[in-house]
Amino acid sequence: MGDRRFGKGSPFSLPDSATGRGPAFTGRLPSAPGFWRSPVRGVRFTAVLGLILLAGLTLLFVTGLLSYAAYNPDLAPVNDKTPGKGLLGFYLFAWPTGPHWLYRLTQGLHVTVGIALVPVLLAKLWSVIPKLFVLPPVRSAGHALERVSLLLLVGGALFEFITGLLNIQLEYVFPGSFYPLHFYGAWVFFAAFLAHTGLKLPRAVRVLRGGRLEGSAPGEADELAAPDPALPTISRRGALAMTGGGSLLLLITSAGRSFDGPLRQVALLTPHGAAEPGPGPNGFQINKTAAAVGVTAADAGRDWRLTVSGPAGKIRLSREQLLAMDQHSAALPIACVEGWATSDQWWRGVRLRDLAALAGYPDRPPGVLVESVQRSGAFRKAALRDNQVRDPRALLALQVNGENLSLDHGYPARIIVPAAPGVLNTKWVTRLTFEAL
Ligand SMILES: Nc1nc2c(c(=O)[nH]1)N[C@H]1C(S)=C(S)[C@@H](COP(=O)(O)O)O[C@H]1N2
Ligand SMILES: [Mo]
Repeated sequence: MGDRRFGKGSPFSLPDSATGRGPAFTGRLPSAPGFWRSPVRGVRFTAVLGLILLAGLTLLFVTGLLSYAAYNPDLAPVNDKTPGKGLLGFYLFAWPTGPHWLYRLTQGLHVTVGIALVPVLLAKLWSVIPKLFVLPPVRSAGHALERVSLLLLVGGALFEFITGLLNIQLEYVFPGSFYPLHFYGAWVFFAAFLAHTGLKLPRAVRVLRGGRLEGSAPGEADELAAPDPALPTISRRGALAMTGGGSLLLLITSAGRSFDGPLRQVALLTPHGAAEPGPGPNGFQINKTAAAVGVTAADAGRDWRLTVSGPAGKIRLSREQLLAMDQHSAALPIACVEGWATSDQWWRGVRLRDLAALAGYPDRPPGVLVESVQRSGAFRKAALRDNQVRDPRALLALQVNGENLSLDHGYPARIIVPAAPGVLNTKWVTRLTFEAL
């Protein structure tokens, strides 16, 4: 931020002899107090950014925990991407089926706010960077403890942002291991964040109550202000506006991923150059195409059958037989953990609870294990809870928006469940096993 523009040798800087400060003060090493000269730094600037992060990162943590709960990980091992969670799963609950846009909202917020907070996080780290180089590195046991907690705080924040951003941009970068990394990282980060908040919040509030953003009140200790500031090139207000502008730009270019139509066109930061869905009733975002997971037209051809099992035995149904059952419609979105979602699509097919009745559960159906014709891959199986099976909008969909499903959207049949993450909406379904899970 131009803090060295008026550095040593510029016509604006005073010689060391004139300031009466020795070489240790104006040194060229970042550990010298005079090295950091931006007049923007100061406790007030840091306090504003800190309070924004307090709200924003808390939202990210809560929506992140909700996303884990939404997978129903304690229902069946196939749903659990973090099986070693132990006590950290204490808060899990049965994910509801309404409102039908629930996961679209929580995960859209998680990813969109996460992206938009990047400039704020960077500005906050920039504002306190001189402290990283303070000498001696450790003054006392208490100071050592504080520095370790800061390492977890800053390291944790960077780790969470980097893993999150990589996952939404390049979905295959963490084969199977993104979930545990991001999950445990979140707990480590948030523990350090709570400790940091407890230590710093009272001061931040006091400092901001104290009035003006610019300058520093006479007599007030401001350990973040440059002792030897360069001439300002931007005010603190200007630097905050610039940070906010960056956030706004990111917000505009990423929020569109939660919508269809023209808004998606503005979502320049839209995830992974996924297959273009094309026009028509099936023209909405595709996560993985049939080709990408090795599902062929033959797998979904005339020999395809659905096997429904339960106390009534094993029933095999062709697509024609499914179409001959009662057909129901539901307007539901696909909402992916990567933060993109479609608007509501009109799905049509057989209610899961009607299939449960066929399998021998005429009333109060249990959960169901859903399996795809897909031979390998993390998402070929998923378990649904009883509340999901019972919801009248939960379908084994055969059609979407008035047309047969396309192969890429799961032809001959796919699951669609209200409020659930996309990952539970299994495509190319071939087996439904109703059982108390
Ligand atoms: N068999 C199978 N079903 C699947 C997947 C998959 O990889 N294989 N991906 C899931 C994920 S992660 C999402 S977000 C949705 C996306 O559905 P769409 O491609 O029709 O938009 O499908 C789900 N169903
Ligand atoms: Mo997904």
